[in-house]
Amino acid sequence: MHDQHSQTVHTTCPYCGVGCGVLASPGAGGTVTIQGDPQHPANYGRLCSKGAALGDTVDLDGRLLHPVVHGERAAWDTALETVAEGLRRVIAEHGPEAVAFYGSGQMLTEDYYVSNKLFKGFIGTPHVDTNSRLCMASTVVGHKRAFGADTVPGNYADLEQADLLVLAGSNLAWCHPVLYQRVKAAKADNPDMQVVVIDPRRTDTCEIADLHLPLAPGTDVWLWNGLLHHLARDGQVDYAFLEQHTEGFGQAIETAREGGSVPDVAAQCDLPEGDVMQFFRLFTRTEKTVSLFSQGVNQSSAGTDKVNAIINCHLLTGRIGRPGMGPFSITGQPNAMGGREVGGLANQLAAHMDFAPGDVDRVRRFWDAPNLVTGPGNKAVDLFQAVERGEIKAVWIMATNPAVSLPDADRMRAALADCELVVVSEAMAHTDTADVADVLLPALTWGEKDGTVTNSERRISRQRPFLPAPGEARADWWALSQVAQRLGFGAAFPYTAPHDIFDEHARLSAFENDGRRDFDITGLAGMDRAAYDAMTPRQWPVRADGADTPRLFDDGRYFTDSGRARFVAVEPRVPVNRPDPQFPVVLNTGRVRDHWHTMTRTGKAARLSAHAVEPFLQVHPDDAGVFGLEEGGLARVGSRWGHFVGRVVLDRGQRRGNVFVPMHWNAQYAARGRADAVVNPEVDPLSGEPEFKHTPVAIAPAQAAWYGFMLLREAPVAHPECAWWAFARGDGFVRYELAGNEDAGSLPAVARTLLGNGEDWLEFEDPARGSYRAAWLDGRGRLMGCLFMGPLETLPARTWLAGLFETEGLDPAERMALLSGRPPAGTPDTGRTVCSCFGVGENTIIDTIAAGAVDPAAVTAACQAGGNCGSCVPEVQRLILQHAPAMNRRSA
Ligand SMILES: Nc1nc2c(c(=O)[nH]1)N[C@H]1C(S)=C(S)[C@@H](COP(=O)(O)OP(=O)(O)OC[C@H]3O[C@@H](n4cnc5c(=O)[nH]c(N)nc54)[C@H](O)[C@@H]3O)O[C@H]1N2
Ligand SMILES: Nc1nc2c(c(=O)[nH]1)N[C@H]1C(S)=C(S)[C@@H](COP(=O)(O)OP(=O)(O)OC[C@H]3O[C@@H](n4cnc5c(=O)[nH]c(N)nc54)[C@H](O)[C@@H]3O)O[C@H]1N2
Ligand code: SF4
Ligand SMILES: [Mo]
Repeated sequence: MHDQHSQTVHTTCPYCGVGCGVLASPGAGGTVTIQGDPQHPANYGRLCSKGAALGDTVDLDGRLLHPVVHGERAAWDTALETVAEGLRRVIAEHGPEAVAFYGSGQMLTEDYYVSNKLFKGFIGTPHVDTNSRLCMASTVVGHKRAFGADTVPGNYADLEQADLLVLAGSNLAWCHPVLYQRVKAAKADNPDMQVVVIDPRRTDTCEIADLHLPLAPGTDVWLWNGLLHHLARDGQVDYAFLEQHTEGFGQAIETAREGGSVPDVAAQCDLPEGDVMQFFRLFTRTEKTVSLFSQGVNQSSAGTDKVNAIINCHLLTGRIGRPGMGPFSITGQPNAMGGREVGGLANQLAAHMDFAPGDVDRVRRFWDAPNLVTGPGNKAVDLFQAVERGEIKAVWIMATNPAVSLPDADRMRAALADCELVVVSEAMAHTDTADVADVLLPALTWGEKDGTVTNSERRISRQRPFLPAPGEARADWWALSQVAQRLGFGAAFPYTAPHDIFDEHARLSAFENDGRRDFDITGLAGMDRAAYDAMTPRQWPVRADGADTPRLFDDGRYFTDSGRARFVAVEPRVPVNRPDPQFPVVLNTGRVRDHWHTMTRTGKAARLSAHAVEPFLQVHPDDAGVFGLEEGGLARVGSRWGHFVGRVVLDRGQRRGNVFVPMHWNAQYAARGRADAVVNPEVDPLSGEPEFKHTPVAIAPAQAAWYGFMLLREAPVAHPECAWWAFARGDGFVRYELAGNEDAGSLPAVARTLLGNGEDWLEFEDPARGSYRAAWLDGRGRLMGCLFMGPLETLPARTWLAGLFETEGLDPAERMALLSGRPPAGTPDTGRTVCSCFGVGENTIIDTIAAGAVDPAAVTAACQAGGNCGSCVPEVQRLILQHAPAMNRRSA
């Protein structure tokens, strides 16, 4: 949909599952202006830091712009023929089960539909899985067990209408920021609203928490079982609902009772009894309760049981299918839900049908697919282990970077490198996965691609192109259809545009449905290109009457055979891999505020790269003492599977015995910064979802002979060769954090290898302190680069030096100060960036607080921080708590 008289395009954010509407207006020279879409029901005009910075990520720097076959540029025709020929050969020699497809919740529904149809229906391999296995698979199984279908009952408005919002294993403030802002606003309007956060760490989400339960990792089932027991004993049971609409209560409550009462639960979860009691009381007395859950629940070897333990409590109280209440799975990726709709997971078929004989027969007839698989295939971790064993010999990977994001990632990357045929459809020329591909197919990405995505509340929105296809990049559905044709399946893949595919998908959802399957978009079938282009956000099911469905289960009918919702008896169990004397600490992994996954997009934006500039580990200060770690030093996190090196950040919000490492860094951005090299490959036995939040590790200082950093006006062709480095883009410069060891030579010698011999630089060595500094200017007096090396305490802050790249020439005072790394007297050092929208540094905010700004609104008024997307407000609040004179403090 294009606005009249302007170039503005209504589209959808490519990041998280909130699914915000975006207005994109392309301008001159490839620039794009981005705004929140005030009409979109997910965000009503709001955007978070990542959404707001989308315009900074659409340049073509680093893009894959033509096919590559065995490292050489190739024509599309050659590349497609290589893929088809390779698949034919593998199938002829080893059968179709030697072929696999691995997709992503960042594919559009149309791309996803075609991939699933081609591989499951025509090539005939069941080994079709997606990164959603790493993400929501436990919820899918949990929903099916409880509801008979993978149904999200409620919607975002429920979160605003709730009087109690329980956030279980969710860092909403950072991972679903716009929804968090909506909740925060609702809480401001409804002072009775209570928020409980269940998370081993104290995250920024706790800013709005009335109660934070920092439970021992992996103990959620004990807690929710304890709650079920408490609710039953306290008489908080909806008997009518229980009798008419549920089954299995007896067994579930019996199992829950075995966990004991509050003191036992508190002991198991390592929580204060009073806090557990407070949570149970709040839940007991609050009818309008929403329990929102995310990866602290899903990514666990007991993930599915955690999901059902939560749902059980809602079934017992009948708090489901009505406004302001219900269990709510928040999805991660923009199209995690769309992937589930088309059947992208190995244990689904299509359109919310699985492998029941009736479903198989129905899909076979609809697709006219002779080779349709009749049972489930390997789930992600199994799938890549089968690649390692040589059982799977050809794999096509699309819109995901498994060499970074799978657990036991070093081993999985090696398995891919050894695989006979690895096809990667990518937007970027270099990723850890693309670098081990045999064939690279250039894909359109956000801003160029055209189709639909479904957000966490079942809302289907259009992603519309507003930029031309760059180079030879083509849509993923097109590449899939081309290969289908070359394999002789052309008649089933006649698509000319996304609306053709969407129509087929809608018709399959309608096919012999008769209300038996929740996923039904009959009312969206039959759209021509114009209608599809004009489509506004729609909330499924959209049945034949054409109406949206904001809520399911309001009639008390479920998709199980009996029509009743099922309680599931869940036996609590500890993670399989437990800490031991050799690996005494639990590694928890997850996200930072401003980066998205493997950074292929957010890593391009200077303003998103300033909040967290390098791979790090967060530890409790007392643990740092135990393990000899120093704030700002480097540490090694090692497990039985691999190791990671990052910067030590002390954080009282961590549980003792836990360490947190972000999942984002990869070989393109750091040496040894891949969290998943360390993560154990244990999975939930039902969902196959990996245990990303719980790996026993050892932590120790990473001995470095010197630390350092280098700021360069232009990115070098290759990353530096030294023991440890991390790369980040800044405004007009790039930044390397560095560390090296003894045997690399003297500091000036190392500097020469880092800088090359071409430059004529100013340098200063202080052998007594073991430090070395260099800087060089161009003919116009502009700073071109600087390098600082030495012990940690000799290194200056980076902010002032970084700012010098914005000026067109240094003044004499700046030049004099250059090698000291400190601003000439009188120039403030603004500090680490906190507010990425306005580029406001920590020191500026602290000064503002010292000058009397004692609540976030006053800080915003004084220095803008927090005034746009609001993502940094929790951090501003924390700075207020730390720096405002105690008497003056006020909260948000
Ligand atoms: N900024 C940003 N936002 C994103 C993404 C991103 O990359 N960056 N990715 C998107 C995607 S795909 C996803 S899936 C979502 C994920 O969104 P979230 O699930 O909110 O994010 P995570 O940081 O993975 O993990 C959530 C929390 O689970 C906690 N946790 C760990 N172990 C346990 C446990 O045993 N029990 C409980 N109750 N909690 C535990 C962690 O401490 C962590 O704070 O974010 C989406 N949004
Ligand atoms: N340790 C740890 N590991 C985790 C997690 C965790 O919490 N901890 N979380 C897991 C979760 S929830 C998720 S969702 C995964 C995410 O992990 P991944 O899916 O591996 O990460 P992304 O960086 O999102 O990868 C998407 C890739 O697709 C490319 N791309 C972008 N647009 C397009 C397009 O239109 N077409 C094509 N063909 N390619 C495109 C991008 O350049 C990028 O390389 O990580 C999982 N791994
Ligand atoms: S909350 Fe942020 S990342 Fe998520 S969809 Fe909205 S703008 Fe995009
Ligand atoms: Mo995810």
